[in-house]
Amino acid sequence: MKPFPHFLTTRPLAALATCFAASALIAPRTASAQTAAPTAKAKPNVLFIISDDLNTDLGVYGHPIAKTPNIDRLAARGVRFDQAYCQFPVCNPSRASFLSGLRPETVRVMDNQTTMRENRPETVYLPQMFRNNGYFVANAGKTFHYVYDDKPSWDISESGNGPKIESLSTLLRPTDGQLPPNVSRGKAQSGQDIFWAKVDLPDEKMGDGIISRRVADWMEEGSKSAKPWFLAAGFRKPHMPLNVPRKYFDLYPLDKITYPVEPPAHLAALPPIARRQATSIVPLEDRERREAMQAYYASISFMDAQVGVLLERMDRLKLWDNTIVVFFSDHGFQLGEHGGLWQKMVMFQESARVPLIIAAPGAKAGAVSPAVVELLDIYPTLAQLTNLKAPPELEGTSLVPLLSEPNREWKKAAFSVVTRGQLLGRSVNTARFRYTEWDEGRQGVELYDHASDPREYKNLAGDPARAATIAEMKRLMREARISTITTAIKPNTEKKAVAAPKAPRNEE
Ligand SMILES: [Ca+2]
Repeated sequence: MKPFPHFLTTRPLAALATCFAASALIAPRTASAQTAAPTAKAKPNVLFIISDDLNTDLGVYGHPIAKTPNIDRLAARGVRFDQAYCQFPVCNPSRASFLSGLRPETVRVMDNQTTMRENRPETVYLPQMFRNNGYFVANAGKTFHYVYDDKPSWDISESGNGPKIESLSTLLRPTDGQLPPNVSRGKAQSGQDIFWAKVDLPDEKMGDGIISRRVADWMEEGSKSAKPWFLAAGFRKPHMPLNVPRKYFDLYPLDKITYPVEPPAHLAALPPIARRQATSIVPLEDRERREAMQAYYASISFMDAQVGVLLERMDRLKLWDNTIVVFFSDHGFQLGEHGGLWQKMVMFQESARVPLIIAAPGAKAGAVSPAVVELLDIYPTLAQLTNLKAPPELEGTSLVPLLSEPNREWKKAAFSVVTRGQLLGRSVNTARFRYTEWDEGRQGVELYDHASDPREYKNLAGDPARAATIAEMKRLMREARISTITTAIKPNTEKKAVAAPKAPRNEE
């Protein structure tokens, strides 16, 4: 393990104690609670765990076969948000949004090609706020979109190590025109192929296995210091390629994997743009589809085991009473729904909805909050929990009141945006409905009633009986100012096409 000189310099505790005292949820350690950790901290630690391309196919979210004992265990310690939404269903824009606490159109990152500080260099990103306030701040893996890792945000960032082991270029890409014999590959009609493979390597040799162990070691080192830490574990799975150790595939016998048959009228009622330029439209044969689903679930269970490495270290170091743990994903993932959609870049529930779990001292353990929340709420939440001064321009709402009172009244809606070339699609989600406008309605609209149609098979936008609902959804969109700032992306679109014509590479 590398030495961590940042831990050696500790800030005077007295200077931090005054701002710490105001925090409602975090109580300072008492003398008796310090027996395991030798040094009391003036601020709580933050363990920030992100999974890449993870939808809500998790045990604790009610999935019938997903095996995720560690994420389930984390949820038992905190609050699980049942209706959390990403702000953009693809990696870089989603991450730029929740790491800045700003909507994609405000931070002006709307594709995988724009760097985080390109259009808004003065942004104080979330880890940077902690760094500016005396925390030791380190990252392993993909937290920022990894090719654009942000130097001002970290004391140490190991965003490129480890994961290369399983990148397409080193493991899966054929050097002689042939795929390795253990690699399966779906067919692609547009966008990208789907790759999966059973790997004969132990967890600790896999990229995410390296990431989890690195962060766990930092936790251990940090527990010996008075300096509080913010540690990010950016897991790559279940992002494609879906190559994880064989034992995780064995958890999911193919004959146990099923998917719903969709009503044939479903696609006809969709605006074509809703599916166009999805990352992958891949109509797999039945067995191939179930194999790809098996690989996705296997990748989730593998990633869950890496979460377990972190939680075990939390247990052993007795960190729970002074550490905030956040677990979530940058956006969801399609598994062949809506006529063969895979991956993301669409506005359906499987892509826009994300898991979000926050365990913090004082949070109601094992609670489920039905509140409609957004990933950009994470930044103000962590600022409040640690009593740090957040930048004034943040567009999210701190979730701290929900951590002690998960069923309280909350904001009405969450908003997501996606690009189609230079056009935009915008969704508003309330507790019951999703409403989407493509190019401000010129290319079509969609309305789904999740109370009767959770899988979004029936577009109700043309139903006159729903006029009042649509008017209300339009009002919410207007209120959020989202429909008024279409010009915000123009600097990008002048320079290059946004999200088109070619899909982002698999590694992204
Ligand atoms: Ca992603």
